[in-house]
Amino acid sequence: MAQITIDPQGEKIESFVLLSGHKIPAIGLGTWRAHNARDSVYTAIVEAGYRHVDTAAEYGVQDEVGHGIKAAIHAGVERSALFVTSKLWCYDLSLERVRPALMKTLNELQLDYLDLYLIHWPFRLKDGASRPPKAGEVSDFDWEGVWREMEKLVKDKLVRDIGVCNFTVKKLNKLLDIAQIMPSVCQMEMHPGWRNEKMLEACKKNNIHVTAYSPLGSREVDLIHHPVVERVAGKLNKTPGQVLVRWAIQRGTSTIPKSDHSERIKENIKVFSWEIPELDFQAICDIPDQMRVLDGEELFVNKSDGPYKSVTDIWDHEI
Ligand code: NDP
Ligand code: 1BO
Repeated sequence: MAQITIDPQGEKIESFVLLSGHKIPAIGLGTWRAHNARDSVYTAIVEAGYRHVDTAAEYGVQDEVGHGIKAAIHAGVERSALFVTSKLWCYDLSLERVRPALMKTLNELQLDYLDLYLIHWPFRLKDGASRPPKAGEVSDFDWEGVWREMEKLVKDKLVRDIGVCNFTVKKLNKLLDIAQIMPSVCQMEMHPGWRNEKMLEACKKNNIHVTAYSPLGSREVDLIHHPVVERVAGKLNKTPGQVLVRWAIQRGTSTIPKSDHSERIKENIKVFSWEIPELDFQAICDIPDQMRVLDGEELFVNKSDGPYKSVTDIWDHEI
């Protein structure tokens, strides 16, 4: 269930409570493929009221994100009011590399703790692996060793919560078997063109919060002009982007739309004082064509040499 809080400017902000008891704001700013992350982060926090920023070592923008956060703090926003997420990249999925990777991320972001640290993808890549990977460049990893190191980051107060991305039900169950500190968050691709219901249900069953990434369909799928989304937006006098973000929140997920444009950044968070009526919500849930945007093929599939020879291998043959 989303909780409503009122920010100092009197704006409503919804958040969800994690297993740890910490709160995750319902909307964060995504930063993958961001062109001017410093300004976008500053605009999002100071001008639009975002309190959640999603980034990753792999995005190559953590320095800029850090400058944006620093400028926002300088403008009067408390660090404790912000929720900053970053992710451990596949090169660093070994027990001796987890902590150094986090320290590098903290250094780039100019922070002394993260709110959430996620395993970005559950596959280990050799340093400098090609895309797609050559023979021997992708492998499984030491799950127990890596998760223990993630848990130590929590115990040492370097991160407040830990979690995963791009998991399957099979991988989630494997992790739950060894976890001493539960993953608080699972970040997954979710939008009306890829509802990912199986993972959403598995996470709900285990009280793991889900963050929906690529809520607008990313750059690859045009959900903004989908006739059902356009119809609901017209009826509610909202933009298609707002309908897509609101749909994610009404499903019980937080979500992290990315934009380089200040008007869109401001537009995408104006979703807290209205709801999508049940019938319209259901119509969006019934959009038939379902397909992942980010299937992991380019990153992890080597058709001749495995261990992941197809996209279905990546996702453990789960739909
Ligand atoms: P989004 O679904 O957020 O879509 C971003 C695209 O939508 C951009 O092209 C943007 O263009 C455009 N856009 C933004 N707002 C609007 C609007 N109101 N109307 C029309 N178009 C709009 O895609 P992402 O893939 O970036 O996902 C969001 C975030 O999720 C990422 O940035 C990243 O932080 C995270 N993520 C995590 C992954 C993981 O593996 N854990 C994988 C993928 C994403 P413009 O910038 O020009 O406004
Ligand atoms: C290559 C990273 C995908 C977006 O998180």
